[in-house]
Amino acid sequence: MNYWIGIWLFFSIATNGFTQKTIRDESLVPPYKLPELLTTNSGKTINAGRDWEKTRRAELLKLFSENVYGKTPDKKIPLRFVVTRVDSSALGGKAIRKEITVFFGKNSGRSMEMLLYFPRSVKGPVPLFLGLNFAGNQVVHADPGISITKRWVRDGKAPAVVDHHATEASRGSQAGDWAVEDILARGFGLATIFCGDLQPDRADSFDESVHTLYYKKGQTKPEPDEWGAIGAWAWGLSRAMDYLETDTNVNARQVAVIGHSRLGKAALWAGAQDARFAMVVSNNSGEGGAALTRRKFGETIAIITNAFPHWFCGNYKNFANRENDLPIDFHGLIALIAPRPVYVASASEDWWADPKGEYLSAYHASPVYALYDYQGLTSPEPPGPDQPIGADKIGYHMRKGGHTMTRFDWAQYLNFAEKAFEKP
Ligand code: GTR
Repeated sequence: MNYWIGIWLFFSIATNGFTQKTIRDESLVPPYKLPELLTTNSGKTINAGRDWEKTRRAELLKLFSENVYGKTPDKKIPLRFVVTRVDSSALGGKAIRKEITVFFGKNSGRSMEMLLYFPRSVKGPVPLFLGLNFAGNQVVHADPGISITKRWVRDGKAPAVVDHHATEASRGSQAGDWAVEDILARGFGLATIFCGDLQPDRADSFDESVHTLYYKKGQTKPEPDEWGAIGAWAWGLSRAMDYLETDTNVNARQVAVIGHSRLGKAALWAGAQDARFAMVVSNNSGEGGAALTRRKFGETIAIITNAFPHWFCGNYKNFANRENDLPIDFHGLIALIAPRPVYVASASEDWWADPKGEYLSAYHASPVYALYDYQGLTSPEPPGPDQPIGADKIGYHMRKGGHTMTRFDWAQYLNFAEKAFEKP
């Protein structure tokens, strides 16, 4: 063999990157063995909820922190909540709309804007969905009373987004993802925040993010085991929860955290870390979210850490093409939510996010729910399109169609939440 071809082949095989094609065909999924959820690092078997919470849960949280999302600082930052706008007859009289600024620390210059809707017809505290949005609060509804974000926006074309800044034309531009009227009609509230308030979705944005609140002297970016953008977004969801606990319109024991795609990854990580979230919904969250990474179907660790290095901690990219060396897989992320209700949703054409891998994470998390006598998912085969399953604590559906969040998705989340929260 020619010397240079030999060298090339060696490196190709060693890195497995040049030769590995993106997998889109189930028959090409390599065999894999998932790390055990119910065996502790020291080899003990967990068979009770109490032991799960005392030992294994903490171990898994640590493994996800150090290897995937990075450690979230736990020091409390003083918060200040300022109500900036209230309309008690918004959306043609159907809603109460509130806007709140949450200031982080004293004079840090960091803050986030929350938009809240409550159904006007319901008296008393309501259950609520909380989720980050991609491009400013004004995209969730055409309501002219929503303040337009002034911050940097990653995607979007003119006229809605000009030079990475949102305009009037962006109002309601992602309303299809939010089903605000349906949520209110079912007696739920909705709270949302632009993810860019916490960290702009760019690789060089750490200095413009909440990371700076925790920088050590001279620090300019996170250490390899410190939080990335998903960590910052999840942190923001917990700070939103801090606010929600003070709002008398909200039943803070019935707050579901939800997110689509990269923000679905953030919702899962927020729900895993913060048990105040009574329910967690992952919509098409894919690699680094609900999908089992060992399947290598669609997006992989190598692809995602190359395209979006800032989302994860630096350590995650060390597992590119070495998925089997990762001490956890993403069924562990779903299990960290147990025994609280969790809903995972896929879309039939969203192969990039690996619908089957998303299903299997929820399926393989089921033994942890069983510790609490809850039935999870019982079949290793996902259901067909548009057939929601899971009457107990784990819900799943694969909607017909592509990578987005729709009224159909919301209808399932509302059904599931109604049952989970035992709403009359
Ligand atoms: C894609 C990315 C996915 C997913 C998606 C999204 O480009 O590969 O992991 O997060 O973006 O957020 O819409």
